[in-house]
Amino acid sequence: MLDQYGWSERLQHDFAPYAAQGLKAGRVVVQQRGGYRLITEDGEADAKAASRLMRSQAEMARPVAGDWVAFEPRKPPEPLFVQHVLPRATAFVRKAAGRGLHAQVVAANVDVAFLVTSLNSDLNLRRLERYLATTYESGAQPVIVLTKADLAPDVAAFVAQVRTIAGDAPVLPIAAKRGEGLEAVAAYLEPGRTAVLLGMSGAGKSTLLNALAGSERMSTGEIREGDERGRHTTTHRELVLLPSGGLILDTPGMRELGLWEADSGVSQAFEDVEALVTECRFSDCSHGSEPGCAVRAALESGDLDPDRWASFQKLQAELAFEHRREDPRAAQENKKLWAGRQKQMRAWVKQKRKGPDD
Ligand SMILES: Nc1nc2c(ncn2[C@@H]2O[C@H](COP(=O)(O)OP(=O)(O)OP(=O)(O)O)[C@@H](O)[C@H]2O)c(=O)[nH]1
Ligand SMILES: [Mg+2]
Ligand SMILES: [Zn+2]
Repeated sequence: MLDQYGWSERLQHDFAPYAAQGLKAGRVVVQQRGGYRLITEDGEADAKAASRLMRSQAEMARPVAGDWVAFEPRKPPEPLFVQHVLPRATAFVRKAAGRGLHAQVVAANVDVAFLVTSLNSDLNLRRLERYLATTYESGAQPVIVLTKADLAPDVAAFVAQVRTIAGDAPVLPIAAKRGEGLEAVAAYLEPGRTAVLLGMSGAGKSTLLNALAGSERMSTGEIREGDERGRHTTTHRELVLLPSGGLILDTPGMRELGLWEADSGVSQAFEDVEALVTECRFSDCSHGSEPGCAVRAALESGDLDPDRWASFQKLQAELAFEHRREDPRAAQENKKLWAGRQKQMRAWVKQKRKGPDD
């Protein structure tokens, strides 16, 4: 049973010390307010986690959907008792509000992240960039899924637009209700591999899951008339084993996706922009008025979309803000760095004004 859910040699190894304590292994297939459901070698059962794991300070330590855990067996109807979370191969982490800003793990141990967005009126490249950065940071492979192609007047134009920011990520237009484009999505769901569906409410995540499963595994809901927003139909996270052997995790729609320590993820999602930056003549170029600025040249020639550049700068600023908040020394260093840059700039401008023959 566990093999079907992706049990591996690595997990076997990580689990060994807990096995020695008499604990059993399971994977979280349902995560909701009231508790968990695990898949175990004896089938599915309800579970709760040790309060030690649920303490608010240690949110990252709590079991989430997709996690592999070590649990104490209990006599039914007592819920199984989760004692440990095994190390995560990947984790999709966002910044969440409430009780102060903190990291929230949306899904664990996913190989592929389907970034689901509707071609209805929902398409927002800036939001997709955030999802891409968070996915790269997570260690999962991003795949962009554009839903409701049946409602879009010009699907190819949308796809082309999304490709400009997608980098290496595949872009798959689908019409789940008509069963169009599903094979391309299913190609990422080999047996034992886990994918997660991420996106705004109403994007069509659960509809896609049902289409792949060939049955109504998840409830779906009409979007609101007028503003076309979703109604937050899915309120829990659920991992579903597909007839094909792949695993797919449905999640509730996210209103916002705040970045959490996603520096390298942002770099990967903006590889094109980062490559330009390295071509600037000065390694500390502020992309203002310095000569030899590759960014400005690309903006002027139209090779770099000003909106994408602004988006990159915004995400960088967001990350820097978080770092400063976390660590006062980092804040100090940041300030020093900027002061140094300004000094350099002023010196350079002065020299330029003087001219070579002066
Ligand atoms: N026309 C059309 N409608 C679709 C398609 N896929 C989904 N929908 C509709 O979009 C609405 C929202 O779909 P859901 O699957 O519930 O969306 P969701 O992303 O799971 O939303 P939350 O659970 O709220 O996060 C439903 O009315 C679906 O019937 C599609 O391919 N074409
Ligand atoms: Mg849903
Ligand atoms: Zn520059």
